[in-house]
Amino acid sequence: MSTPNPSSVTQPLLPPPWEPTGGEPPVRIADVRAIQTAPDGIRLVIVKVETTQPGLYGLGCATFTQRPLAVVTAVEQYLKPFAVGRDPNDIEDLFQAAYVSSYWRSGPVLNNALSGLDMALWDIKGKLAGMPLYQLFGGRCRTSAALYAHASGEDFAAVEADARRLMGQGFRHVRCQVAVPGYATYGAQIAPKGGETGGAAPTPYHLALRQDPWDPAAYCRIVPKLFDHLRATLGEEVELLHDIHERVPPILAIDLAKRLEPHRLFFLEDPFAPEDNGYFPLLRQQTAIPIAMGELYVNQNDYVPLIKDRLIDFIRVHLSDIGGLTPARKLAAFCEFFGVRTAWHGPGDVSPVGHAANLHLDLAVPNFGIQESHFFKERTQAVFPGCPEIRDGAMWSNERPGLGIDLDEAEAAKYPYPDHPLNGAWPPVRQPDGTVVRP
Ligand code: GCO
Ligand code: MG
Repeated sequence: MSTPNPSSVTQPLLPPPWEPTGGEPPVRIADVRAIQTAPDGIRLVIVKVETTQPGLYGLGCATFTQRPLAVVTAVEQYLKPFAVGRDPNDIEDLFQAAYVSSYWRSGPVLNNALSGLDMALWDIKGKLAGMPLYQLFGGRCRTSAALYAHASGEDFAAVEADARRLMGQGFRHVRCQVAVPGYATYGAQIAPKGGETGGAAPTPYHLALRQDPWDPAAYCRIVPKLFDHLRATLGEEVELLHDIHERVPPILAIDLAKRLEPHRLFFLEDPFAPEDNGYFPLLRQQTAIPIAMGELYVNQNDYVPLIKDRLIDFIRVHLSDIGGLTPARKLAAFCEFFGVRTAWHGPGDVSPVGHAANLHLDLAVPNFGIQESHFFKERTQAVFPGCPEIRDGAMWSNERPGLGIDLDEAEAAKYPYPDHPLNGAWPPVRQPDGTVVRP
């Protein structure tokens, strides 16, 4: 008669997740691919995670439109060999292990690659569960996600007309940006001109670099007058937003925030560059204007101090730039405890897959604030069947399992990245004397 081996009681009940069990597990990751497509001319990167279960795959957004090729390399050369053979159910373990597998971690390239994998694993989990992701995240807190849309124009009347057009479509939140005559203004770009070629015909490189200069003081003079005009003409009910886009010296941003306070903005976005986070306590002492911040943040050390000290009102991170849904869910919960609401970044360089990820969080978190919208055109809708629907100033989910969105690879292949001498990188923004400034 044999006595039980005492060492057996110290054995784990289950093998660690990276070791195959004796029998075949139900499902394993079979492939991780980065798909490049630009149906509306914006360079998108989508990660497709395929599994050993026929027909079971997930999609994730890995779009870093200024450096897409670097993300593709990170996915194909590093994440793929890392993930193939693993159980796609182990999202948290895969995230943690992949995050530190480069030792030097974080940053937009690696985070976007990781997001592609992470969102795709959540998509797979939803499909395995037979539930839309918002259900896995705790269920709906609301019917749909209220959106803000972008109004812009060359002068105040044009911005007003554009805002009225959006209000007519049911938007109750409108971001308003006006061109500063003679300058390359963020969010209200007039056709670019300028650029020196020494008299020769402009090369594609020169065309890519053509930009008007930028003058922060001229911009700071015009924006309060824009909102004088908009409040006088549009009335009190519409919620107005504005994005400074980190383009002015910090003290000018504080002055601008104070001038805009009487216009009761829903939020003022990116008053400072991430490098100037230290200015937030000063801003907070000067004005109660609601602040939205964070699309450029890539590391928890960027945003945790601002949230815990209650220095911002809306967290605006770009989900794929912080690593995907796994970190974003934690961030949303952290924000809830400090009264900070979500306003996930949602321009055209978040793919429809990324917008679907935004939407599932928007529906499920109690501290949802607002969602930025982008109107994808027909070609993009054809590449991404199940693209979230925009109606009555809100984004609506379908009830399909997972993210609820698909990718038609044959359609996607019709739209390779447009030729560009800088492969999508931004040309510099310069002051009139040539000094490069933040974009
Ligand atoms: C926004 C953003 C974008 C970014 C763009 C960069 O608030 O929507 O500022 O317009 O500039 O996503 O690629
Ligand atoms: Mg912005």
